[in-house]
Amino acid sequence: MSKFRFSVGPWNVHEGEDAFGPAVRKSIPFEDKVKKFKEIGISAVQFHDDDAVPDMNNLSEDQIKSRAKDVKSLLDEYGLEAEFVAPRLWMDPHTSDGGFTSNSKEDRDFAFWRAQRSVDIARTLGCDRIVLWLAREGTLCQESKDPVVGMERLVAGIDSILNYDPTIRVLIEPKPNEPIDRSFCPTIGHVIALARLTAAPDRVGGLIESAHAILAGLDPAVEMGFALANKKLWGVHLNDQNGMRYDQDKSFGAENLRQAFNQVMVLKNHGYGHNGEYIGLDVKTMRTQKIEVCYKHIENSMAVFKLLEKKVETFDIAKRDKLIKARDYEALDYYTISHLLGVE
Ligand code: XUL
Ligand code: MN
Repeated sequence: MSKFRFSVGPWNVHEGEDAFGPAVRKSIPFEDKVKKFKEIGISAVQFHDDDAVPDMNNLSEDQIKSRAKDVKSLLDEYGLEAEFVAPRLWMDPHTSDGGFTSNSKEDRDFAFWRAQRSVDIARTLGCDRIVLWLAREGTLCQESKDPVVGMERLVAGIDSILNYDPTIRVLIEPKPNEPIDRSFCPTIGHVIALARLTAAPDRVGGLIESAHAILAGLDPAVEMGFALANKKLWGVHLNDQNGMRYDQDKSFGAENLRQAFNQVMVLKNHGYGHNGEYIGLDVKTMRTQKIEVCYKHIENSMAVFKLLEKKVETFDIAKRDKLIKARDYEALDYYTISHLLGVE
């Protein structure tokens, strides 16, 4: 049986709108999603700040905490935990030029406010992880932001979270593009270097999303290995992606099974999960799906992960080592493929 615990966000069951067409499914109430998550074997829910407290800009700080308490009661009722809270620093008009790196001081102050409210919400939900997907922290017009100043502002934003709560942890989720053109923090290497510039490097780590690594032209398992070697892999968003297109958030393993196998292998072989980390999914329901079958991408992703765990367990290490010794990597290539196909 899998020892891993899975998490997912309410946005992973969405209405199907995209940049070219409207919603195709009705909204499912949050409580119904939570109930279904529990039923299908999810252990924790991932939150944006306003997934937990909608309309939070118009609420006082006490009201925000009190709404978050209701969400915590709901999670308790269904026996689910909260994995993290991520400030949504990309939807509001105040964030059209970015959050922490906006050229407007008023907008940067708004981003600080939202980030600190995310900490309040996280604490109320019983978790100590803030995820920063830095959606608009970068440039559309390169000359609009000095890259050094951009980094300094990013660090100031992260510090505003670290200083607000002395034990909160920040997980940066890098992505090279979309919606921003040139991101200030495109890969896990950047995340780890950036962590060193903050007020509390030990409390800044990373969350790697498979699709984001692929969009950077990199291999997700190698990126995960880099973070694990640095003891900085505190979260993952497993999914899949067909090459260098828009961010697709496909079901885990749906495009490249061997790449998925290698992600499971590096996570399993290097103690991921031993400090309470979740196997987070960030998968999007296909627009074709009817509402009755709009959780299948989550169920399938978990099932594929577990099947690949078995493949890792039955991967013949002695055979691998023998082939490595003989430097016969063609044979190792073939063995891996035939193992995945169920032949060996
Ligand atoms: C965007 C993305 C986000 C973050 C959470 O590409 O992956 O859903 O995971 O804000
Ligand atoms: Mn993600």
